[in-house]
Amino acid sequence: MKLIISETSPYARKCRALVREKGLQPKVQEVVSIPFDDAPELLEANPLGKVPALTRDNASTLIDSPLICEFLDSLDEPRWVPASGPARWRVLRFQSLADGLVDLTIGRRIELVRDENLRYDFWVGRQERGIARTLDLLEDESDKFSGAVDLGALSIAVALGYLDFRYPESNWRDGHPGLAGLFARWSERPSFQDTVPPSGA
Ligand SMILES: N[C@@H](CCC(=O)N[C@@H](CS)C(=O)NCC(=O)O)C(=O)O
Repeated sequence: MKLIISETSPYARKCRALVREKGLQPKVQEVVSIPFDDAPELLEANPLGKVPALTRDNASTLIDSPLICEFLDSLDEPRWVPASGPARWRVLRFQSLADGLVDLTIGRRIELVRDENLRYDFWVGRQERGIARTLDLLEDESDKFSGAVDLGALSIAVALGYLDFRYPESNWRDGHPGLAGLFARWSERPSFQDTVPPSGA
């Protein structure tokens, strides 16, 4: 299988960390493709032109990091997404909140890298308020995931790492000790260290 990634993509990082955590490296080859280069291999795998995408032998290509993670998780025990019951919805809910945090952070950055006369403060403000609200909610609920080793906790750690990378002035650690603790713990894991976005990118 080929996992098409960019080294700066937090959605790809989630999948890449899961591959490492589950010891799936022998089965999954990482292929770097910068989405904005529109490389044929990426566009063939994903008409949306986005990373990550997972090509499989004799099976359809999977896109969208939650779907890719579910598939990777199904390949081996222990499961990082519980198969059923309230725990499953808790983990998937935290993944959705974390991915949404990433969506807002990317939306904000897209707005800020435009030429100054094309930027809309309205959108930057809206995204920043969404980020702040989501951080507060996750902090309030941090007892539900802080000791967990599952896809929900991993997704939150990846989203926080992306804030450090693209929105450090958010100072997200301030007032969020539960999230800061979670991030510090995940930062010690080889899967996390091995997938840090390259500095300067
Ligand atoms: N929901 C998708 C989002 C994927 C996504 O937006 N990836 C970004 C990279 S971080 C991308 O490829 N952007 C290129 C584009 O929007 O054209 C997922 O979870 O995989």
